Amino acid sequence: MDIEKVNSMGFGEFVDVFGNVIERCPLIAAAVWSKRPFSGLGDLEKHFFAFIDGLPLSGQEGVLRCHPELAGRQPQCGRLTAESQREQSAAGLQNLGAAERLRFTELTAQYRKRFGFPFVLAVRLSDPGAAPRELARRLRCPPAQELRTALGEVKKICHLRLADLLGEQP
Ligand code: 2AL
Repeated sequence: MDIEKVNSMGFGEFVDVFGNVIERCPLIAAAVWSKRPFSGLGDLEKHFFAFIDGLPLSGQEGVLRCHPELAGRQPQCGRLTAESQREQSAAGLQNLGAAERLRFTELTAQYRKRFGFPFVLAVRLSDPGAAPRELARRLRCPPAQELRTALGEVKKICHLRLADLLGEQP
């Protein structure tokens, strides 16, 4: 899909197509539609990022809380969005052995308890096996720094999803 097609979209179509580029946050696509026309992928994503940056702390934490746990129970319950399912299976997280999964789940629970939101990582950009190491490292970071890191990962996921939709190289 090219940018002219994006610019020609009515509100409903735009939200249907871009509503999940920020996981389970269609409100952000609804707001970004007002900023059209867009000159290209970089311009489009700039508006998604600016919306997130402009949120109060509670809103930024809310965006993070809309993300599923990595390798969590949702895949087994069938509640992952299609995008998240694809990303997590490409990263091999759904194939963790029982002991690795247990350890990873323990660490994600510690992370959520410490920071109040789930661990978010753009898994398509990380090496296979890197997620557990990254989780252990970030668990020790100061909360304000970790919030910034996690929102940076949300933006990377958004960039990859937008590039997929526009048929561009990320
Ligand atoms: C995700 C997800 O759904 N896709 C991805 O790359 N990371 N979730 C997460 N908690 O990090």
